[in-house]
Amino acid sequence: MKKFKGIYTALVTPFDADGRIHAPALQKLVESNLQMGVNGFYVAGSTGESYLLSVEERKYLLEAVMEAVNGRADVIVNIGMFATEHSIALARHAKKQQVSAISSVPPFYFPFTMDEYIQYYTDLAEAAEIPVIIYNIPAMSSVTFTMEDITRLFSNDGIIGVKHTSYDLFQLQQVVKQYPEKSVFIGHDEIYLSALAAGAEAGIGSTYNIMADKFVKISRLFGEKHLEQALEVQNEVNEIVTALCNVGVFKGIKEILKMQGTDCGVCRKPFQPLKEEQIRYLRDVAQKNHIL
Ligand code: MN9
Repeated sequence: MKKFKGIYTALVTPFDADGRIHAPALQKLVESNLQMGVNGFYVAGSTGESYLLSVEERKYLLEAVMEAVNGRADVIVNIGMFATEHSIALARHAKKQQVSAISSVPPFYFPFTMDEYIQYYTDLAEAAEIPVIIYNIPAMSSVTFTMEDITRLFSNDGIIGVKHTSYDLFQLQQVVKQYPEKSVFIGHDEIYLSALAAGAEAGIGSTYNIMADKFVKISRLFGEKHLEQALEVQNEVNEIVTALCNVGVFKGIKEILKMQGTDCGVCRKPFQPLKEEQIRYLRDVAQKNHIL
């Protein structure tokens, strides 16, 4: 079983002026992230506006990413849908694309029982025949996996890890400690260094799109035990994350990407474009923290 380590950018989905997926911008984004030293990409997650894309677009997006990456890094894709059979269809498409692993948000909207969620992941692992990573994101999915639930899920060898997008560092530490063979990704960029201290060895993040080099640096400094310097970089990151949270994370990331020269358009409606004063505020924070 492969253990994933390092920095995985949760790619934004670039749109052109007509709102269609823009492959040239995607190529540029992939190149800039590879140059910053990332180990892979996470496609069609929250950052990728997956739940604002059609199924056809989700397939096309993955194909465009595979082409842009061209074997130079790992690709993990969120294939989560609402019905198991629909997720399995996307998982099979992903397998054909030769992704490194698939990932899934638990089906949301309807409150299913924990048995149903666990069966969902079991069905996925069996049908897809490709490593599965749980996408644990209680704030968006409203599903909270306890340690006991994770134990049940991880008893399946096909389920190889978890993307932990939660501020619960205690649970993260427990998962890492009890399952050293599984891949644990921290999904909140603002606690990246804290997660390394808790034992995590991988991260998937939205803000990596605009500053993956800072996370690569934190990881290196942590490895060298230069903790004060690592915290300085994390503090810079967190000023930027704070500003992004104030204006809307994904909208803000796309705006900063534009400032950096990679125009990925704006987030799809019902998201609204940022106002001029929000853009000025973002530019100031980005300049102050050296990402422009
Ligand atoms: O991919 C992202 N998760 C979500 C991970 O957006 C839900 C994070 O990178 C956050 O955007 C970031 C800000 O909270 O940590």
